[in-house]
Amino acid sequence: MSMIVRRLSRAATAGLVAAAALTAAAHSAEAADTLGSAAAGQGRYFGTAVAASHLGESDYAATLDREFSSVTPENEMKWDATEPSRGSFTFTSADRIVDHAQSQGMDVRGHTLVWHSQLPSWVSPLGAQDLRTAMNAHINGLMGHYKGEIHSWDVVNEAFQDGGSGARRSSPFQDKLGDGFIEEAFRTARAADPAAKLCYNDYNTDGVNAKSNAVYDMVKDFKSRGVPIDCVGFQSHFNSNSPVPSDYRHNLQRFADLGVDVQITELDIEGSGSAQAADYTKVVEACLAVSRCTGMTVWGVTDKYSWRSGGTPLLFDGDYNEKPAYGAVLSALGGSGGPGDPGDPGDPGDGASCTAMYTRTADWSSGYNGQVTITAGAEPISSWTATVTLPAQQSVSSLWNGTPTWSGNVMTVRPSWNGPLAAGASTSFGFTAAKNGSDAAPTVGTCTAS
Ligand code: G2I
Repeated sequence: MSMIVRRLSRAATAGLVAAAALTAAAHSAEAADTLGSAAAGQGRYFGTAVAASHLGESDYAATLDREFSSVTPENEMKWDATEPSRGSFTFTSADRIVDHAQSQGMDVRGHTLVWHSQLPSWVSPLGAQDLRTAMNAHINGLMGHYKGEIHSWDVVNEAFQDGGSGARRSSPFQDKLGDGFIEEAFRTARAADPAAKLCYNDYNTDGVNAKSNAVYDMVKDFKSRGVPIDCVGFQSHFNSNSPVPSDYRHNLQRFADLGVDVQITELDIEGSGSAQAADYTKVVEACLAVSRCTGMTVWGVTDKYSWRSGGTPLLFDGDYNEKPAYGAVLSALGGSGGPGDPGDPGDPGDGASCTAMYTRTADWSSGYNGQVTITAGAEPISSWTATVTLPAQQSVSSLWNGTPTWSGNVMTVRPSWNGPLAAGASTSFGFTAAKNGSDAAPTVGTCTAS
């Protein structure tokens, strides 16, 4: 089944999903003082890693749905989970997360396509040519399934060695395909989903050091040769042995200056109380100081399910209480305690508005491409919804940079990755329609924002 068919058919059966999305939009318009809405006020997303197995826990889901605007499947999109035997893909757990996120109007980060860890056992024994084929098929399988639904993909993860050498890490890909495997993965990824931002993601690259220098040199080389790369992910797993570096902001900025976005992708900081809160503040302030730092993701909702649970590194404790670090992050984002106090007329969400404008961008005898540009009003918005009514004969075969649900010939479109907009900023979604005998233009209804 093609991706488009999957999206549209899922949307067609998703009355419940649409209802949930409306509830979520209404909810977030009232509650501006959450991590996601405060970050949206800064034109950023605020995400978390999510495990499909916890979505049935009501406190987990309630905290997730209330606070976050983006999710990263913690393990469910990894190679061992999605292609356990060659050529047979399983998306059940990852789909649960993506469906949940979309029903709540959240964006999704894809993690991760090519990584030395969590590889199924069939990959390592392959010879070079076979491994290259398998790597590209894996990228195409994942990105094809989620085409148009993922705002950023970690295309290659952790390909550099730790320590002082700046060398590549030994892995089946590195050892058999050589340095060129990373570039090949990015080229394959660009072709598979041209709308997704393509990231290189790593840890211990948060400050300036031999490892981050090596990644920097690679990104610089990619940009100079036109290898498609859009973003660099800084995992940002911190503790007393690996504290928030004093040159964190400077390091993010130097990557941004190469012409890529930067994202904080797996943030957690072991500790507690005000010391942990202060460290979180440093990280958020660093991201906000770099205009190309487009968002932050913490590596889990609650301390009790963290990969480092003993270090209590997250924003909510095991009972889903907000920790001091939570208040510090919210305040640094301009939420409660800062300019975004409840009732402040300047709060993001309070006066949220948007406009939608339609243009036909391509035309041929049997069809056309339409584009709808969404522009935020005088306040930043965290999400938007636009309706497009098609002439009865026409049908839409594909849609990009948006997530449609259908009612008859009325298409309601919500963001796929492009929900948050700064005041006055624009994004657009596009679609291909078959005319089926009618060349009339569709009608775009009101745009609503939260
Ligand atoms: O190690 C922390 C992160 C470092 N960067 C890449 C991330 O993908 C990585 O995430 C962690 C997950 O948080 C863990 O949940 O990756 C680990 C594996 O490398 C994940 O742990 C694994 C356990 O090792 C497995 O035993 C378990 O079956 O989680 C699996 C699923 O629960």
